[in-house]
Amino acid sequence: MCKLLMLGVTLLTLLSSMVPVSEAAITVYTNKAEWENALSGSFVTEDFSDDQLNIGVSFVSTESGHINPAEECYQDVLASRSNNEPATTWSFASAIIGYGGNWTLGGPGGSGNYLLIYIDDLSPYVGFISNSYGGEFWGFVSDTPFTSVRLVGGTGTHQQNYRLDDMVYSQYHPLICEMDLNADGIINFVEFAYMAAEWHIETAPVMGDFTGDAQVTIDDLAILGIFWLEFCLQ
Ligand SMILES: [Ca+2]
Ligand SMILES: [Ca+2]
Ligand SMILES: [Ca+2]
Ligand SMILES: [Ca+2]
Repeated sequence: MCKLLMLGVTLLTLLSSMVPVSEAAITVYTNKAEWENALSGSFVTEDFSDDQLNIGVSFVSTESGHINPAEECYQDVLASRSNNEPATTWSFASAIIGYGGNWTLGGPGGSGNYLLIYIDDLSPYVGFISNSYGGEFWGFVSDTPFTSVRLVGGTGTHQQNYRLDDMVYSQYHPLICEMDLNADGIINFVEFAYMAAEWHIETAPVMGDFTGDAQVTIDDLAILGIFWLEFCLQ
């Protein structure tokens, strides 16, 4: 009991010392292989083959955006003259460092203008996707984690019809899924309980060893603190 209490106090201390960061260095990629390489191949795909989004992924469209199960893609019409500040916002329950997809602009209603891309919670402008896109990849990697991406129709007289397929994103730290010891998609007191049970015990295998040294120590607790209440999005 005393041991658990000590662990709990240490965890709270770790959690309260975490500070958010704001400056982001962003790199845009138009070649998917290069985007994958920049993320060491660690990413998840939503292919829109059904109307269920991957765990932890959601969107808000101010217009008529929706998943199109028949054509297995997402589509939206960001009308440039709408009063709604036309935008699609993709949100991720757990922070990501890379985002992209295969984009098709234009279609019914005109050739469209272009799409402006922003990281919502950091506010920087990332770049734009031109109306010449017909299924090609466009994505980016940020050195600072973020939780949402906002797409806005470019200025012009056309409405911006777009389709997105094979949306890809890379979780801030792939270790989150390895840490999810009971595979329920979240890092919480269950993982903490596993750690507490094996605290300083050196008989392998050890549950709660996140550093790979076959012991559960303060170093593992520090990692638990960093990813506390994070989601495994895979
Ligand atoms: Ca799906
Ligand atoms: Ca698809
Ligand atoms: Ca869990
Ligand atoms: Ca360890």
